Amino acid sequence: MTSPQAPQSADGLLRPVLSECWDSPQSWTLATYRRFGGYRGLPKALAMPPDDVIALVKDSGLRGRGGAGFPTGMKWQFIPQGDGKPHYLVVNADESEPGTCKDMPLLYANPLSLIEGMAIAAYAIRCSHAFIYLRGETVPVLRRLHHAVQEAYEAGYLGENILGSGFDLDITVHAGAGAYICGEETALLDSLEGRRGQPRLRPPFPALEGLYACPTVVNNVESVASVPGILANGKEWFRGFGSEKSAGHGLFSLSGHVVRPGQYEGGLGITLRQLLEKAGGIRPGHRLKFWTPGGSSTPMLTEEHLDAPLDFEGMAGLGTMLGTRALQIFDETVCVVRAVTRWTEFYAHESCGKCTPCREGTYWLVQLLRDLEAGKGRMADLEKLDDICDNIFGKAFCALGDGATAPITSSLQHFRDEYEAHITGRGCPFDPAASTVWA
Ligand code: L3W
Repeated sequence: MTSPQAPQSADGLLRPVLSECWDSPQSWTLATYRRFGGYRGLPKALAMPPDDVIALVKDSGLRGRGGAGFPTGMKWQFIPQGDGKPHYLVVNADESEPGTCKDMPLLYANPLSLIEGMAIAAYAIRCSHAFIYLRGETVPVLRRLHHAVQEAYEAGYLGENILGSGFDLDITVHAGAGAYICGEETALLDSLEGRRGQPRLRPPFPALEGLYACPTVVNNVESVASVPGILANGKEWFRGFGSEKSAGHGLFSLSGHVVRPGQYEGGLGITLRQLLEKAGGIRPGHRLKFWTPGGSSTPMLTEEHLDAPLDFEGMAGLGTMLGTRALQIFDETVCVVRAVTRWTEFYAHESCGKCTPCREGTYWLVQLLRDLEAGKGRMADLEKLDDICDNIFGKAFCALGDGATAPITSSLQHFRDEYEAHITGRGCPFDPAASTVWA
């Protein structure tokens, strides 16, 4: 969690920090959190001027852990000061990108790292009321969060005059109703205000006009939970993990055809090969075919990218994104057309309908893909897929549209022959029973 040992483990980049206490009994309680070094950061922050806290987080190199990698300290710095308006901190805990499963385990096992981080962030941006927008289906996580907030109030870490500093903070936990679009920051704000969650036009960014049209920071769970460690141990400690432009530790979620799926924590810049070594490799007798670096919205990669550094630059250099470090692993038994069809059905279902390229485009993509998968496609359909993606990418109202095109364009790039085999062979050449993922 926040222990001050040297960051590098014996075997290199892997070392649990936020996940250090996960296997301890009652890991979610304040007593355990303190035992693992919790609540050493907040008193340090409260003894500093708020702008110095922002500068420290900026210098630490922490970048948003929700997908886009925007520098966290810079985002805090955008909040205008002396504007006479209330400022808000909103934590995006609406985790729902396909394959992404890091924020919910973090909140379930170690919710106080977020609560402490929120107090530090709120102090830095001069906010006295913060919100957690949680994916509503995760009722056990909701219960843990309520428990953690209550414990923090009782111990004087929330409420009025926190630790005698004169700083006040209330936290409201809000459970959303399960729409992927509400993970988009402006749709989330609309939903939190009681409206139907649909993205707003940006600019203005939430930093200037967010919740109730007031300056608002929207941060991902893991970003905020990483802050106490930076305050407690310093920016150099944090920079000791990760690579030069992608500092710090991160949770990597491995799922699919891997022997030991789960969350693995380490410095950004680790490779999939290193992670697979820890995770027992691909299931016996099989080999890696394709994988996503950060959920299905990030263009897929193949076996030849096993040694690419999993950091923001490394992934951008390959034309993809680090995203949420949701590493979905598929072996050679999986039909890529089938996988892409399933993902596209998800996007079509979750499209909010506000803009035409996404609403109509995802619908037509699904029709084409279903035909291709069933062996009823034609070669011209591959051009149509490309064309529709081209008409969505960069033209939709929010990132959902861009994300929906990622599996299609990247699979056409790497596995065009497999699409063609569905057309020439008039059916899927794969045995669905051979794969345990897409049954
Ligand atoms: C003030 C400016 N603020 C940017 C802020 C902006 C936002 C952050 C990043 O999409 C991606 C998406 C998913 N003044 C600003 C400014 N900001 N310029 O910085 O902004 P942006 O637009 O780069 O990203 P985004 O629209 O927030 C996020 C991808 O991440 N993704 C992750 C999905 C994850 C989940 C989940 O389950 N947790 O849904 C995966 O790849 O596709 O491209 O705060 O306001 N001038």
